Amino acid sequence: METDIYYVNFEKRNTDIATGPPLPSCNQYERIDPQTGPPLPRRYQDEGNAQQTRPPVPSRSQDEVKAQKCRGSRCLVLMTVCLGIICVLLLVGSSIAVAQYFMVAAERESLFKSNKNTVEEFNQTINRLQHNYTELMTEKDQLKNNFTSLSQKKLELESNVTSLSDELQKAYEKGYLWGWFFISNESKSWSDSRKYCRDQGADLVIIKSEEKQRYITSLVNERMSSERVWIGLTDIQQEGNMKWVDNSILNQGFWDTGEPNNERGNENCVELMPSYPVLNWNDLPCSIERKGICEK
Ligand SMILES: [Ca+2]
Ligand SMILES: [Ca+2]
Repeated sequence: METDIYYVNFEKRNTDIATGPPLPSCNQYERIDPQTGPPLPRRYQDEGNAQQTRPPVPSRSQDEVKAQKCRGSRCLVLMTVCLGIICVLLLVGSSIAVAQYFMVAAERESLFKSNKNTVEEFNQTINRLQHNYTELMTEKDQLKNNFTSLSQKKLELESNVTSLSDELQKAYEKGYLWGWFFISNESKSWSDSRKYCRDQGADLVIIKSEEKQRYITSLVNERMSSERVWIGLTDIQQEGNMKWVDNSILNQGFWDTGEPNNERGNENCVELMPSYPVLNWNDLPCSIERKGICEK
């Protein structure tokens, strides 16, 4: 069975029985059976005469037109609302997009400035490093020149040291220099004093020139208050044949007046008496205790 759709006004159908239900408004329609029309009000159904007093079914074509108009109006309203919502969404989306654009632009500007500052700092650092590198290279060249100059001076000094060593050796051989001298701390016999010097890697002093004689005399006067000291001269091996401790013979002596006299035949070792300026040697017994002057 074909089913048609009708709409009825529920608010009116219970009150207007004689004339039938009025045409409904657009929002007051419901689905009804086209064969029986809209349902009867409850009071007609209860009295059992629903068939005799049933209100007439409204005109089918008029309702359809009305329903179509209502549907069109509803659709129009719905479309309008949808369009409005779409417009609002578009407006909101556009606003968000614009805001994001400005945010991105501001961020990009900030990044650009930051990068620009970073590049400037980097360039300044490069320039500073290049300046430092140039200065270091200059200092390196100066140091290199100084090193070359110092190397030349070192060679010159080494040459001078060699020359001075040769001159010192020659001067020593000529008797102008007499090495290192020191005086023993205790008074001992000539043999024990010599042993003391030899234990220190030295020996009793040998004097073969007047300059050295004057120098030793002056040294003993300064250090020992003119105390008499042993020197490295003796005739203990053969009386009258004075020899130095290196077994060299005596060529020039600086004897005090009347010396050596070998008094009592027992004076075989020689002392220096600094209270006399140059001629101050004397022979005396080797067992007498004196401090010795050592030469290294
Ligand atoms: Ca003697
Ligand atoms: Ca004597």
